[in-house]
Amino acid sequence: MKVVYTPAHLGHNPLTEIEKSTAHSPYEHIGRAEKIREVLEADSSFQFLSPSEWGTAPIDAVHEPGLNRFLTTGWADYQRDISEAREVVPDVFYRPAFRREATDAREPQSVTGKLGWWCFETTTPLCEGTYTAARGAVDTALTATKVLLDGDRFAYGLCRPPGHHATTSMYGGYCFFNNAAIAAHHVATTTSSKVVVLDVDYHHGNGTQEIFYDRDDVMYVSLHGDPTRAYPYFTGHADETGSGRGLGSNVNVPLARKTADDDYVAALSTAAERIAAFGADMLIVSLGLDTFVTDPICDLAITTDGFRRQGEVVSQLGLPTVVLQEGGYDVAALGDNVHSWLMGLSS
Ligand code: OKP
Ligand code: ZN
Repeated sequence: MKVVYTPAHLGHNPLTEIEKSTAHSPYEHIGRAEKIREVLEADSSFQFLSPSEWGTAPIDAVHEPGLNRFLTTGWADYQRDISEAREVVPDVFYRPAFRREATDAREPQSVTGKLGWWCFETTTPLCEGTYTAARGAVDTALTATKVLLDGDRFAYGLCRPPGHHATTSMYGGYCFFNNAAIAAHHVATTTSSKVVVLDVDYHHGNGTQEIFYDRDDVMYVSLHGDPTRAYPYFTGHADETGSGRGLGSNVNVPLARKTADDDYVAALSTAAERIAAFGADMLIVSLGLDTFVTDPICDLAITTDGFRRQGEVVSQLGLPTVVLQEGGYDVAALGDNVHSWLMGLSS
């Protein structure tokens, strides 16, 4: 199986995460991707390649172009206008409840205002190399997807930073651009085929859901911690099923605390039936390993062998499948868990 990786991710290297009313070292850090690289590199059944450059057009096709524009210069603008902060987070957030639609809301002029306009929470700092890293993750997703369009059945994109929380017009949740959504949109529009994004990260992919909510060419299927207790809290309920033409092509499966392998595999098999019925030509997996039993920020109970079984269930769909990295924060086990999932898929 081909693996797409770029060291560009090393530029996104924040030292603090503001979460639960404290500042601590980030769960989402460079060691995650390096651990995965190290484990996959040790197995000769994986061939590494570097992403090619895709430019900003595939990003602007999914996100509001202002998001890329802001992220291009946001960190540097802050250095010039506000302070020489190594990493930059908002201190005010735009919420529609500010206004009663008297006029159209508009992007603020000041960088402080822009931060609160484009970002939705505090755990996603901008550093000097964040933008280059985020572009590298998009290029990684698109290059891995191209491997499938060129004929391989499987590919893995080692995306970092992850993507599934980034919506049309917001970044946050460790995510800047929605790598999987950009890849899915690219395939759906350039090959007029039907695509499914299957999201097995612990957290609901609110961004991917929002981007495709009213579309019938891309289905979104997610298994995740129930939003009644789990981040991102505002999305991921089972009754969010899509709108307009997209009605029925959004599938949320909220899971109870401590859900373990057998129950997870059963839920995934049911989700796979929905995917088969949709008639997809390609599958994009948002792969999170934060459902792992000892993940430090989540509460499911999947084992390393459970990840192999997940890959097996997905393999049985018989679809060309590109796997894109999302979360997973037990770094000591992260490489083995990714390896196990990909072995289940490909053997
Ligand atoms: C990104 B991915 C909860 C804080 C959550 C952000 C989590 C982002 C997860 N106490 N902080 O889906 O793994
Ligand atoms: Zn996650």
